[in-house]
Amino acid sequence: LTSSWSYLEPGGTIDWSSKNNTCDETFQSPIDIITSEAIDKRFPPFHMEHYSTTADGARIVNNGHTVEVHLNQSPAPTLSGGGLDGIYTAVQFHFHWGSSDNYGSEHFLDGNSFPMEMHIVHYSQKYPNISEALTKKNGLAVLAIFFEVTNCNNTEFQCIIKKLPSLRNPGFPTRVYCNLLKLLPKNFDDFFRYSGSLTTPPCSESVVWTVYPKAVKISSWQINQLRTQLIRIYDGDRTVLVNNFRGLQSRNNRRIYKSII
Ligand code: SG7
Ligand code: ZN
Repeated sequence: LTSSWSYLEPGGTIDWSSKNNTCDETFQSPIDIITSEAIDKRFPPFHMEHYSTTADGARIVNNGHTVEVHLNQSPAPTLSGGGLDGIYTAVQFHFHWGSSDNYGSEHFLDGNSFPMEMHIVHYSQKYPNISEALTKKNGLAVLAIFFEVTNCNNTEFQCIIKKLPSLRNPGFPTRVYCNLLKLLPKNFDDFFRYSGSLTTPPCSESVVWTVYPKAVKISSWQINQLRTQLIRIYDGDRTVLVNNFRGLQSRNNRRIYKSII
């Protein structure tokens, strides 16, 4: 499995802009969300459909950058409300994590990072597919969920952990059964909202970001499974897949909204 970019490039994720011009632009993600600077705005509640159905067509894969679950099931899970324009189809979800509990998330909250962040990627039904949607403003909607580490296993997260032994090498997708709704924080109508980009090349500025302030708990055993069981290959070297997060980007006068019901 080859890729044109890596978290291991000598200049780190900053080097991405030398090959992808968009990664240098002004509405990039992730950012540090400063609660006191966010504008209060009451968005309508989210509406999620088919998020909890057992994902019959779903496949999990180590893509060399993250562990990713593709939701090929029908009916497809969809997202609407929450201030989004129209209906968005969920395509996949994936994770970003660190090598210790002190870092790993992409977004920050008031200067603090979390050990892990999950992204659920959706594209607008206005467009025929995700590749076209990612070239359009608001073409994508990503839900970002922070994780924090405790002593208790998160039973909903076991669907991912159970599959890790078969995901050691990049490639080789396998079936997976997760309940997406139960992986979300309990109150998913409290969130931050801003316009940004994909956090990996091509860094397209097409994403409506929803960031939940309330972290979901997983155990330190579970996050350590993620930190030790997956391999990535860069420049011929095989290393464990950790620290797959992009550095913070400038806010550049963008408005950050806070929707607290
Ligand atoms: C991960 O993050 C992958 C990518 C994803 C990218 O590396 O999950 O997904 C695929 C299919 O390669 O890119 C277009 C897309 O979803 C960036 O997504 S993110 O901004 O949510 N981190
Ligand atoms: Zn992501």
